[in-house]
Amino acid sequence: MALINTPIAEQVKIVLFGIRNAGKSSLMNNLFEREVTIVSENPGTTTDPVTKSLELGNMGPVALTDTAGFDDTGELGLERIRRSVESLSVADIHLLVTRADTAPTAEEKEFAVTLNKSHKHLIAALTFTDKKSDAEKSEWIRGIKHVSVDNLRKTGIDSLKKLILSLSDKIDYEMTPVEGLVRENGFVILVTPIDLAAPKGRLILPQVETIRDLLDRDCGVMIVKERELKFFYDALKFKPDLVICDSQVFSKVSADISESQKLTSFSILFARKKGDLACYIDGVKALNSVPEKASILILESCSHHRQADDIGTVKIPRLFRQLVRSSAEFVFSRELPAEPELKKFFMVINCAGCMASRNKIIQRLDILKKHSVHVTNYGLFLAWANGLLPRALEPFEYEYSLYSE
Ligand SMILES: Nc1nc2c(ncn2[C@@H]2O[C@H](COP(=O)(O)OP(=O)(O)OP(=O)(O)O)[C@@H](O)[C@H]2O)c(=O)[nH]1
Ligand code: SF4
Ligand SMILES: [Mg+2]
Repeated sequence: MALINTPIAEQVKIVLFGIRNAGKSSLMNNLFEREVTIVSENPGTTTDPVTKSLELGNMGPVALTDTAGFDDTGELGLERIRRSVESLSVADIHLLVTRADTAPTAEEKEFAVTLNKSHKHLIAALTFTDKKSDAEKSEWIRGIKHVSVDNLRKTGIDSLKKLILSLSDKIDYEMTPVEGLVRENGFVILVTPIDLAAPKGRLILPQVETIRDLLDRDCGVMIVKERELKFFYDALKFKPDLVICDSQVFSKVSADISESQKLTSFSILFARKKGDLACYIDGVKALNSVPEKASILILESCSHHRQADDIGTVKIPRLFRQLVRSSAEFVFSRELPAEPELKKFFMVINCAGCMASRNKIIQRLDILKKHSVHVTNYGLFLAWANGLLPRALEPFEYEYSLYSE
């Protein structure tokens, strides 16, 4: 069940990497105890990253990715290496797969040094332990937490799983939408407008994930559209612990419920889940000091279908020009520009990141902080623009105090 219910973006991500023919795909199949990726004696068999979910003890479902060897050659090879490196950049655990029977190559040494600096967890599987081991490799691998594996006899696989599990409490997990906000058996109202932008016949992912999270916590959930809210809210015998609404209807909702009612928005829940709320609040505060003609980067995370009144490309720039600086200039991108180019931006407004992993967003935030570029996200900006701050932050004690400082 957990495998089906946990989106890959929220699973712990483990990426297998190494030179060609190191036994990456064989190891991946052994971890799954079935064939999930192709093994062959020809170097360069795996060309595109292959990601599959595996239930792993108390980590729950983890996403394992098999990659192309990072010593691939030619133009195509370089493209494959680029995709392997991309997978590594969003991983929680880097699993180096390296043969016991050959000396470490220059690429292996270089990669290990780079990855060690990346603050991710680096572990290794020493394959081909059925062959005579190379003395230099034995010495070199001592510097990395590793497990010896024989992919043909399938030995060492359980020890490798144990090594992965031992990292469990050191990983920055993506929290669930209402983590720390509601008690068991609590009561929550969700306000979800069904307008033209709503997908036909279903609810959007943040709403579905929030409902599931509340049910997992044995909470009662009432779901209404903004128009019906007042009638049902007034009729309630006891008031909810929390009301969560879509940012677009925040003003109406906050007027229709009691002033002391705790209220927040789906976008703020997801800004916290997918990024760093405190950092986005800093960005909102910087809206008071935006210079004339400031360059603002709107940063999306996937190639979603844009609508006529698209939030990122239309609504946010319009609100920004109306409420902050009419002379602001906007750039739209799905990738963070190269570091030297970043400096020209006063601020980055990150998308909600619903399809991105927390890791990817946190990595972006780290780079932006390094270059002193202010950063906020759609949810926080819209909340601010609609006059919802600080009210929408009240349920988050620490972040509320940051905003009120
Ligand atoms: N003897 C021995 N052979 C192995 C071991 N692991 C893998 N092999 C063999 O090595 C060859 C390459 O294995 P793969 O798992 O495809 O290697 P890979 O790292 O995925 O290779 P690429 O996808 O080409 O980068 C296959 O013929 C495997 O059967 C091992 O532990 N011992
Ligand atoms: S919010 Fe970001 S990740 Fe979600 S659909 Fe839009 S661009 Fe993609
Ligand atoms: Mg392979």
